[in-house]
Amino acid sequence: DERALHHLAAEILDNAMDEAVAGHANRIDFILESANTLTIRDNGRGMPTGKHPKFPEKSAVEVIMTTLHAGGKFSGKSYATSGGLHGVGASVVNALSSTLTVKIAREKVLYQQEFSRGIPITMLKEIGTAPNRRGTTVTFTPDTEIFGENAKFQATTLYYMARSKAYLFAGVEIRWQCDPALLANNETTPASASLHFPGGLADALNDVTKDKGLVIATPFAELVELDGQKFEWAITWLDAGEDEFFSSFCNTVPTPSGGTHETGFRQA
Ligand code: 0RA
Repeated sequence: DERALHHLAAEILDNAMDEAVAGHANRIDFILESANTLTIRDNGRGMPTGKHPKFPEKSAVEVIMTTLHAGGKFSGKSYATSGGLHGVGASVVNALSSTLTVKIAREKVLYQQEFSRGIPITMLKEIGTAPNRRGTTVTFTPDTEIFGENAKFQATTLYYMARSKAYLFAGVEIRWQCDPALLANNETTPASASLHFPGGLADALNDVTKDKGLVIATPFAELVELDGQKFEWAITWLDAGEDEFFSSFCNTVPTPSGGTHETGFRQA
């Protein structure tokens, strides 16, 4: 259904966000094209292109894109994704896409590999030079055999997804672009936008409370760093009679069932 379809976008965006939250990327392009095709580009380190230690005949990119839990180690560094699916995301999206292309700019070389329904249809190839950029670009079209002919990416849903990610990590700028033909009669969603909220969670809380009566004008907000871990919170008080609400996230991924981060915060 369309919820599952949009989850594909969330998985690929989460991989790019992981690279940003880890401090290696600060810009993500999120582009909805015609023909239900989505491109997500980050300016991070680029997926590793060398041979994979466990599968010496394959590149690490191919292993990440075709193997569940490719979570293992890449040249001693772990591919630790913090999103909900622990690194299965990219390979599941690939399996459920009629076409998926990954382009990697790394060490001044531009690489590309193409897949169809999760199966490589080319090797990882050097297709040019990348003298002054680096990062990973994933372009994919969900498989209509899986999702049906009628399930389409909704520009508004994707735009709000991009916005909420940008709010949840002040260190990233997400550039949204959408084919204007997909926006007929759409008054809420722009064809392009730069989403960057330097105020982080305080900006997010101001946005969700902008139409509510508040007791204090500015939220309390803090970014705490301890032992290399970061914890960020923002809190405000609504006028009497307004319903309270609470949301928690781990590395920008919503955690509706809570967890020790939420329990600890409430106790504090
Ligand atoms: C594994 C290792 C390294 C980077 C990545 C994965 C990586 C994955 C994705 C997915 C989307 N964007 C990404 N950017 C990076 C680190 C490789 C190194 O040591 O340079």
